[in-house]
Amino acid sequence: MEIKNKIILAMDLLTIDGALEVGNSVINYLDTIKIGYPLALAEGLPSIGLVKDRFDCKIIADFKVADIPETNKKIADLTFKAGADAIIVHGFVGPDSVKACVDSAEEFGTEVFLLTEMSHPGASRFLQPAAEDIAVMGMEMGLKNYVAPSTKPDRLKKIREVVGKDSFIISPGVGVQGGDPNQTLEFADAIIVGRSIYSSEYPEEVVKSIVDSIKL
Ligand code: O7E
Repeated sequence: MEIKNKIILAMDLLTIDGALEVGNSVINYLDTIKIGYPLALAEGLPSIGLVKDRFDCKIIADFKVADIPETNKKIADLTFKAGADAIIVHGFVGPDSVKACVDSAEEFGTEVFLLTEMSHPGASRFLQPAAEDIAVMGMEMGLKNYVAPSTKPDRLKKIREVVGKDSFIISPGVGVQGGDPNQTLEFADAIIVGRSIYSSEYPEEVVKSIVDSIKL
């Protein structure tokens, strides 16, 4: 996936009006927006198509899909029907569950991102010990897109080593969670930034300063 300025906005607002306002002020600097449960549960699945149409941008649906294959397929089908360009899928559920989302993506001509390890401290207990194996599974399945944490550069580096230079890694946790844009981009292809942008009084300035600081 081509991502302008290597920044994905995590649009975790609770109203579509708020999302559109933030989008309006930053859309000159980015072309990829992540919509997850906060906005989709607050305003419904159509918020995906609404944001996509308003800004003519790519939407990554962050539903961290983690169910049995049959249910995963239904979730992915509905998400892509709503207009998402990609969906984020948990890897710990195993290859059959992930494959159900890949099958859906192939039908819709869209993409799957495999979540390997997460950025918050608690992820070290269960997910971290499995993360490299999840990445190996992704490679065995021929997946190209991965998610790995910016808050743990050593772990991000490790995941990059497993998936190789030709895979595409997006990395959340930059800003409020402590991740640094340039350090993250040593190993990731794009950063995901939420609160630092949308909670700011001046979202445009924040995005601009991140873009200026990134050695593109
Ligand atoms: O901390 P923020 O506000 O910059 O937002 C980070 C976003 O990335 C937010 O939507 C959160 O749900 C998501 N995220 C993480 O913070 N950590 C993870 O490990 C994974 C994600 C995520 O987006 O998963 C799929 C990419």
